[in-house]
Amino acid sequence: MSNFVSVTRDGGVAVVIIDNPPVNALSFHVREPLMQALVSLRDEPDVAAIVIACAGRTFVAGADITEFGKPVQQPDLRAIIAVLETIAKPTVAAIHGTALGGGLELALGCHFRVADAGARLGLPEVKLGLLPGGGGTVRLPRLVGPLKALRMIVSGTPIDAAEALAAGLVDAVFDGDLAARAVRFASKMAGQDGPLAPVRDRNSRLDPADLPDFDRQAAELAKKARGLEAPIACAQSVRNAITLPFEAALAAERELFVKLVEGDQSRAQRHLFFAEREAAKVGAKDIVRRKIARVGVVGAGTMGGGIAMAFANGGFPVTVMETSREALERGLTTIDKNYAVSVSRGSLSEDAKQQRVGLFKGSTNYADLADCDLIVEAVFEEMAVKKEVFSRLDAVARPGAILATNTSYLDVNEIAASTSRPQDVVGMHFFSPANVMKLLEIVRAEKTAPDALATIAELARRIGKVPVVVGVCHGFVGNRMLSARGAESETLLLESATPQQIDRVFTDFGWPMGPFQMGDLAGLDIGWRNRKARGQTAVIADALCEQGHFGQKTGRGFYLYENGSRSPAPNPEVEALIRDKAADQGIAPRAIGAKEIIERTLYPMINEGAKILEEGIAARASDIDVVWVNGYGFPVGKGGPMFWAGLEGLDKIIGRLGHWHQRTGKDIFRVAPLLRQAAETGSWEGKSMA
Ligand code: 3H9
Repeated sequence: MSNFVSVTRDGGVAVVIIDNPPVNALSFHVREPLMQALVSLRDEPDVAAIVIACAGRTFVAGADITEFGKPVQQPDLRAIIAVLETIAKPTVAAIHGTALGGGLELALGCHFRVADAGARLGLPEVKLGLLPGGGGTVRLPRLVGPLKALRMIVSGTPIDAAEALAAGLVDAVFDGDLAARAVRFASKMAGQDGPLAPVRDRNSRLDPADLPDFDRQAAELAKKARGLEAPIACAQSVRNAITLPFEAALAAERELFVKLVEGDQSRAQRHLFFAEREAAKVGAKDIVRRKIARVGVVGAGTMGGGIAMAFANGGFPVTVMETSREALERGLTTIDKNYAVSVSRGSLSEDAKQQRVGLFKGSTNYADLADCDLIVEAVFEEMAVKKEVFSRLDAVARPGAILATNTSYLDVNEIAASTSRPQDVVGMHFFSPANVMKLLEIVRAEKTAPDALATIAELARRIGKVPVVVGVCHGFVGNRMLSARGAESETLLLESATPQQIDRVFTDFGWPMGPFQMGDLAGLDIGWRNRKARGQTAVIADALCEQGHFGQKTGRGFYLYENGSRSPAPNPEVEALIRDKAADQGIAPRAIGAKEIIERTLYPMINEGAKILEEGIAARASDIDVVWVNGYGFPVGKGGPMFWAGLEGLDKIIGRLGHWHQRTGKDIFRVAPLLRQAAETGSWEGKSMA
């Protein structure tokens, strides 16, 4: 009947099959024939029951995200579900793969849901800055109870089939042969007496007595929302399911959905959804990727250990190499401890821990890396040390093995040139803690072979990382822009802003923490070492480091951390230090507002982003956004720095950069030509990778 929706018959059971690759999204071209099929099957006397199933790798993974922000073409999902609920014969959703968002909402419109044992079900709309807009917030609580619905909808995290069965979301789980068993299930239901209750009429789990508990949990979740509107709207809408009649709650859900879908936060999050997928497409489809079976990691310190764990978590056997037995033991013990913490928190089972620990092999001998297909170097950040390691790797690695450096700043071309096989050398810049942080900057050096690059990008996704390819320059995309962001921080202090004031501007903006809290957390000595190597100074931070105050790890930095506390308290000594240094430099105190702090920290960062695009260090503005959201905590609701720049207004940014350039003469405020061009054309693009 359509290329996207077909109907087959199995006795009295009609099976409606949706076939809209790759993820069976509910695009208009699916909704129209789906509606027609349901209306006609509803009225066909020979049809005793209806199964809705999907072809391909998954059940419906949601509404078609590309349609958001455009006029809705009818029938919309809500109309389809409304028709489903008028059907007096059993309707059954047969779920395999993932039933997400509008997909799960469609299934909630059926009388029954059966799932393959490997299926996952969830309402992830919150991750797109939305709430489920097809009745999910009012139907899910009717099946699983409001508290579970609240957690599922506010987190957006899907649950597996077993949990869905236990929660009452699905009625049966089948291990294999889903299509046939769903038909048998439907046929059995058709044979049963008694009226069928649509989910909308099942009110037994909605008890106003649960409201205090609900409100407590919703308030907890709201605290974590950090300025995002969607989690709050999700909680409100689930609450409506308890307090309002079905139709009124549904109408309220619609109203909230429309407001969010038209808002900047959801636009930003949808931008990121597609940006991440675009960034991960590296190399032509027909490039043959190299086979990676075993990974080697040189260095078992914090970075090396985290990188090794990231690979083991992805199921790869890992050889960890250190120069001494003691360093190796220390590294492996830390890894073991980290896994033990996950077990004690309940995020990892003891079995899974054992499995992962079993993937590690320790060595103090380079020769043991000979069977590795990828070797990642994570040693001290110094060119001479890196070159030494790479020449040793060159001597032992098998032909075709990929040699990667985890450098965060250094010239990967120079590192590659210290080997006889620069085509196999690439940068893999992980972010600390490497087993947790999702970003992976993949540094393409001049001679890196396309298949090596494509292999690493594919591998990154297999270990749950978000890859972005970047070119060679000091600090690549992320750290280079971080330097631009931080350049004015010290000057702002000297001009009498306090660390807590600046940090507060950042957290109000939506960052998880401000630059001074972040410096204290990471260790002020890291930046200090880096500055010394480059002959640079930062008057306040240097003074703190000279006194041995490195931040959290020493109990003192820009803030005080008393008795091992991790929460920063204002440090009066720092305030005195700032006053003294300002007086030394003859800087008079003056009031500094939030607007100025943003202009002098975030605008230079956008400017640097434009320079990075100009130079071809990043291929697209959206890649820069992916870097900043996944590696540095740029607020997702603002879509990354380059997307946010559009919201803020490029003309305004250019004007203020010009103002600060005139006042300070500093290079970070010199407006990049590409920024001007983007303001004129309304787009960042038009630049390809150098
Ligand atoms: C919603 O449902 C709102 C309703 O409540 C209200 C309605 C009124 N639409 O991720 P992959 C594309 S909101 C359009 O690489 P995987 C994706 O861009 C939606 N396109 O595959 C990519 O395209 P390309 C709620 C979509 O196997 C290709 O499919 N649902 C959609 O790693 C493959 O994607 C969600 O938020 C979509 N809904 O992961 C689920 N989904 O090849 C979003 C994917 O051109 N989707 N594409 O780059 C996912 O989480 C993952 O795609 C999924 C598969 C887990 C399904």
